Amino acid sequence: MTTLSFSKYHGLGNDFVLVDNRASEAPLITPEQAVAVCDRNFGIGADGVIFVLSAPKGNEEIDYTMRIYNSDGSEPEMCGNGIRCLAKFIHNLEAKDGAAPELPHTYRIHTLAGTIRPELKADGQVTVDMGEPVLLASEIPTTLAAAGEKAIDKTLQVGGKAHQVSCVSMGNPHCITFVDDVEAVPLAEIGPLFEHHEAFPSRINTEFVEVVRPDYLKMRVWERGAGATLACGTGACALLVAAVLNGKSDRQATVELPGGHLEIEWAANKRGFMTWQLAICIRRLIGCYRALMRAAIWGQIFTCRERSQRCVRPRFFVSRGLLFLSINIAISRSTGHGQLD
Ligand code: ZDP
Repeated sequence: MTTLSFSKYHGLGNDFVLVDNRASEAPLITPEQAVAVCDRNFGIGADGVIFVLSAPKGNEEIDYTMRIYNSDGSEPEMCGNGIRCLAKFIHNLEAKDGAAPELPHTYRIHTLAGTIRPELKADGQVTVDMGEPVLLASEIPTTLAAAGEKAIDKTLQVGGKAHQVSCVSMGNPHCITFVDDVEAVPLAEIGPLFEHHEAFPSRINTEFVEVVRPDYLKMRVWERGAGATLACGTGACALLVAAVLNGKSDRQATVELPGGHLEIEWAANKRGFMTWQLAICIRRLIGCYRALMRAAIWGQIFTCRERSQRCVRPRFFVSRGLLFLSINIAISRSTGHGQLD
């Protein structure tokens, strides 16, 4: 039996179990155990498990390594909301050790999609420079266009229907399709058909997007390896890129997700249009809100004692209710420890 100490964070309801894995080189739990941990009835309940590992030895350019397992045990390359949560988690861990840097501070995090630099700002914002979107079909990967071409506005047959789709990688693969009414999309029905479609050899995250205005987009997401989630940071960035390339939106827009709103900008680098950078800027908790959240959550920490591991799930309805009242709130947390079979 393994005892796992964890914290639970979420960004707009996209929730993760965070594990302090700095003392060892491999994740403390297996993908199979991560599936059990993510179970919303018999486990802690989460969209994924994120591990903070030390930087590779001798690499001075990196502060930490992030690994993540989706709730089905698969390992994605990148995770936009997850890395925001991770930055806060690291800062809290360092504060416990009395070694937290002053804000603003930028962490250099090694991921399977390269080095990502989340910045914790003094005013509380968490900004992530998401790097350049990848558009070449072979690199996404998708077979919807020839290897060296972009897969923008391509026709994909799903569930007996033709969908116009565009594909973008933000380190992890996304397929974006524009719809007239996002609420009418039968997500649980067609999401898995996109995810496992033969046009996507590494499977795919799928965003259904309604363009309300050029500066306001509404999306629902079916995530690879996690299903319907309340928010997806990489997905929100990918859909803005797709919307701009399809002439449907401004370069800066508000993206409404089921868990709240994100302000996304696809900005041109000062040197010109050669290098594109994407930033997600998230507003953060005001102090009084945080106090409320803590009070709501601290009473609900659970432990799993029995071998049969029937865990009592924290009652997140309370916190969710509060979150919906404050839709720009990005991250909150609870902590605890439990035993795994
Ligand atoms: O690429 C994938 O398999 C995703 N399920 C990873 C998680 C993405 C995430 N929701 C995000 O915000 O980017 C964490």
